[in-house]
Amino acid sequence: AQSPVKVTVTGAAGQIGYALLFRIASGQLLGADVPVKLSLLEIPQAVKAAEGTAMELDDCAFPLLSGIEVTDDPNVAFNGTNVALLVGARPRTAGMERGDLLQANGGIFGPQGKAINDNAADDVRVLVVGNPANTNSLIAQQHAPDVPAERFTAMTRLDHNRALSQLAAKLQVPVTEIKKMTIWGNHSATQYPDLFHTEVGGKIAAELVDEAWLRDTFIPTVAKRGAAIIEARGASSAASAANAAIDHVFDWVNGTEWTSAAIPSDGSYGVPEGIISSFPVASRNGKWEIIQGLEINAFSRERIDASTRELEEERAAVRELGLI
Ligand code: NAX
Repeated sequence: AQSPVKVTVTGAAGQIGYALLFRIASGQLLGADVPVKLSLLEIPQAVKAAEGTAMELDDCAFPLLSGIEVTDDPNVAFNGTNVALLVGARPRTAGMERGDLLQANGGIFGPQGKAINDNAADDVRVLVVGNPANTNSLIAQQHAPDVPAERFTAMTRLDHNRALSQLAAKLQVPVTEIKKMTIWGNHSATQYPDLFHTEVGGKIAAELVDEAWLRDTFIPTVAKRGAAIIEARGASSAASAANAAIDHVFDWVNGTEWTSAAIPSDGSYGVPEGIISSFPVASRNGKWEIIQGLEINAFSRERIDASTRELEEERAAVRELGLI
């Protein structure tokens, strides 16, 4: 039998953690034949709550769950870890400037990156969910010089799934009929969901909708969906975010022909090298590859550039603050 894969979840006592852990333990993250060991990392004040979640995980008697540890020490949590899901982050609170937000998150993702560098398994894969996810991932990566840079990713799969669902509703087709959806750029309001390569029943999606809908409804609805969920639910997206994290890691490990993920840029499509930006990607042999050769029209160019410029500014700001 296969030896268990260690999966570390930070912010394990939070709402995404609660939606995520049971699905990992049930086999949905890696596959129905892969045993898992869970490590739950929390801040000291939340360790007790995480222990409560661990008790509930025990009570499910999941056949694939071979062990659970709860800790507030990143060196313990990331020791031997194969998959690190960095969910816990410092949220923006009223009156907080971008610099304050980046500084606070640098204090989390710098040390976690170092702990991954010093303790994780050689095949470690990292997905950052906690916002600002792209730049938090960059901070962690820069503190882990011994880990291949491409193992650090950030989540835009929720944006991708939101785009699929919005388009499916508009065209009255099942989501399974939509291929080649793409989110470019930052997981923020500047993200660009691109329908110029998306195919629906063999036709290009951008040609099946009018430009006003694409520009004035589709793009802002996808980009602002997180705020709409908060408005409706009184709390931010949790189960859908957990679902997207599951999708991201499952596809990374098991392969896919086309999805969206924020990965370190190699300069493709004029995206500045090194920033962790969302691209159309395939996964082959356990590695993300940017899908090449797409034609980028002026409408897309402007929007990709605006979002990647924001990521460059975030990188400049964390450099300025000495966080990378
Ligand atoms: P919660 O506030 O419910 O939970 C966060 C948890 O992280 C808390 O239990 C807190 O104690 C813990 N934490 C804080 N600092 C930590 C540290 N240094 N080490 C370990 N744990 C730590 O937030 P939740 O709703 O679960 O959201 C988590 C993060 O996901 C937020 O940053 C949120 O903005 C982000 N999101 C990202 C999304 C994406 O698509 N990339 C979508 C959903 C979500 O908004």
